[in-house]
Formats: sequence, C-alpha cells, structure tokens
Amino acid sequence: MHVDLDSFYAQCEENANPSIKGKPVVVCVYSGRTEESGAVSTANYQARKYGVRAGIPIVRAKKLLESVDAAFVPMNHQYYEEVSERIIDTLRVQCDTLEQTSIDEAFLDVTRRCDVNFETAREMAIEIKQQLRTQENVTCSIGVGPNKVTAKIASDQSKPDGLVVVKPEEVTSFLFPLPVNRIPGVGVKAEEKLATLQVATIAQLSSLSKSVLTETYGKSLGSYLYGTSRGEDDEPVKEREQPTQFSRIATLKQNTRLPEETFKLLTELSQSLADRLKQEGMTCKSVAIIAILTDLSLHTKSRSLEAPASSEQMIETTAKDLIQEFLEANREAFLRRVGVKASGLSKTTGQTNISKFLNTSL
Ligand code: TTP
Ligand code: CA
Repeated sequence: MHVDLDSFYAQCEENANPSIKGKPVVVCVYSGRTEESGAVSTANYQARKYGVRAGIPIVRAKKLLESVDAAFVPMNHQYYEEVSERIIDTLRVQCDTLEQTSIDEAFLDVTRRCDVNFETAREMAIEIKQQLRTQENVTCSIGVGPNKVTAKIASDQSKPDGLVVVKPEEVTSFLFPLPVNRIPGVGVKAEEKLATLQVATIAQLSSLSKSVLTETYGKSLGSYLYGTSRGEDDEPVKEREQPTQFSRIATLKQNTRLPEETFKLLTELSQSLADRLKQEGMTCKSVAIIAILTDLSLHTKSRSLEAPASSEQMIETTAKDLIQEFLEANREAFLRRVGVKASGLSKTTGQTNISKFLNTSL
C-alpha cells in the first residue's frame, strides 16, 4: 500500500485555521528579501484549479488568484512534522512493515495482514482513510498493488481522496495506457529522451528491449525502467528508523484502564528505547506515550524533559506519569496497546557520518 496525504501542508493549515477552509489556500516560503518574494510550497486543490503549483513564485500565485478570496499562509514546518508523526504512528500499527519516504508518504507492507487478499487490503485502505479523517481531519490517497512501484503509481491516480487497487492480474492493463512520466523517477529529461525513441506510454516503453534501455540510460535506470514498465518490482518495504524519533509499541496481555497494569510493559519498552538511544549515541528532548484503545483509535501525550536525556529511568518515569494522566483525562478509555516514543533526538557526540553532515548543512 502507498499512502500519500493530499496537499499536505495546505490541509494542516486549513485545520489549524478553520476560517480559511473552503478558500484556495497557498502555503508560502517567504525568502524575506521583499514582502512577497518567495515560492509556493504547496496549494490546496481549489487553488490548483487556478494553476497554482508548488515551486512557482508567490507573486505569480497572487496574480493567478487575484479575482478570488484566497488565503496565503506562511509555512510552519514544525507543525506539519507533528501532524505527520501522529499520522505515521497511526499507519504503523496498521501494517506488517512501514517505510516512510517523506513527511507525507509511506509504503505499508500489508501482505500478512490481508493474507494476500486484495479485497481485504481494499477494506483496510478504506478503514485507514476513515481513521485519518476522524483523527486528523485529513484526506489521503492510497494505492494498493502487488509491489511498491505499482502501489505508488496507483496512489497518484485518483488524487485527491483516492483509492485505487491494482490486483496482480490487472497490473499491465493498469500501467500500459499511462504516460511514462507516471513512473517514479522519470522526469522531464528522461521523458524527452524516451520521446525520441517514439515512447510516450508505459506500453510503448515495455516494447523496448533491455539492452536498448540499458544502453540509453545505463545499467541501473535502464533495468529499472525495463522492470517497471512490466509492473515488475521486488523491492521490499523496509523500515527506515526516523533519525528524529524512536518508538516502541506492544499489545497488553489484556485490555485495561488501570495504569498499574501497563507498568511492566512500559518498563520493557522504555528499556528497549533507552538501549536504542545509547546504541545510537543519542539523547531525546521529549518523551511521549502512545495509547491505542479498544476501538483502535490512537492517542499520544508527550512531555518535554528538563534536559535532553537517554536514561531508562527518565523515560520510564515520564511514560508512567503520562499514562496515568492520560487515563485520568480520558475516563472512557480502555487500553489495548501502549507505546513509548522518544523524540527531539540529537547526537551526544559530533557528526559521525558524512551524508548526515551534508544533509544538515545544506
Ligand atoms: P507532495 O506530496 O509532493 O504534495 P502535496 O501533499 O502538497 O500534494 P499532493 O496532493 O499532490 O500529494 O509534497 C508534500 C509536501 O511537501 C507538500 O504539502 C509541501 C511540501 N513540498 C514543498 O514544500 N515543495 C515542493 O516543491 C513540493 C513538491 C512539496
Ligand atoms: Ca502528498
């Protein structure tokens, strides 16, 4: 399954500021040079109808929307990160493995969960869409397929608020009519080059031999295009531990609303988290508990620590406090699963790897 939130930053802004709901919304990255200089980060679907797109200058977006009552809001990345974290936590418990690929996209391996039944997977996707709507008031688009590339292309196919399920026997009939630029990684350059080979659709791409493709695009991209055009992709969904947070979740022996009955599990989870932090040489700035109730709704409650820490005791004490507070505040809540999350991570030692250094300095 590939889950992609629709016009993500714009939906976050609409929820944070209901007065802009229903209007064209443009999320802006102001450069600060002049009052209006900067670029559009994203726009909601109402604004897109007027031609507003990510990357265009704010001044141009204002021109396109000059005849309508549109909202231009500055980007608030930290807030979107928080919403994203909660959504990813919700998705994580719905699948066998989750691979987050960006702030608003993830692959979910649901092979075992749905027992390789695509109708069950469809129902799971409907359930996820409903849950994100109830919990965060956001819509997403989901693609379901027998592999990652097909699922990713499918999620893009009926945006916004879409759901496209492609069964194994439907893969080629689904892919073949589509233009080649639907393949992830095929940008304007690759598309132009393919046009010179009279290739515009994925069906036409699939008629090229592997040797022609590898000669034209090199071994790596050539083989990728060859496989993808046939709907072949065997890349596994791989968990990518987010460097900004670690979490551990487990199911309680029995559903409960007694804090004491969660303590043993919270101790184990805190220990495992503390071990992970030490292994990575990291500390966390805040600790959160994740509470999944008997109706499978997910709730989190977090607390900032006085100073960054990695000790098991600090995590454990905070988690136990938080679960007590949560149960006191939610009188109806019955816990099914509990989790502990450490976020605001930072290295206690200096940078250890060059790619991280490049990422943070650019
Ligand atoms: P996308 O998933 O590419 O776009 P989106 O979620 O806004 O819209 P869609 O419904 O088409 O999926 O990117 C996710 C977020 O990343 C987006 O909300 C804003 C941000 N972003 C930028 O800041 N600049 C960009 O150029 C792009 C493409 C995205
Ligand atoms: Ca998106």
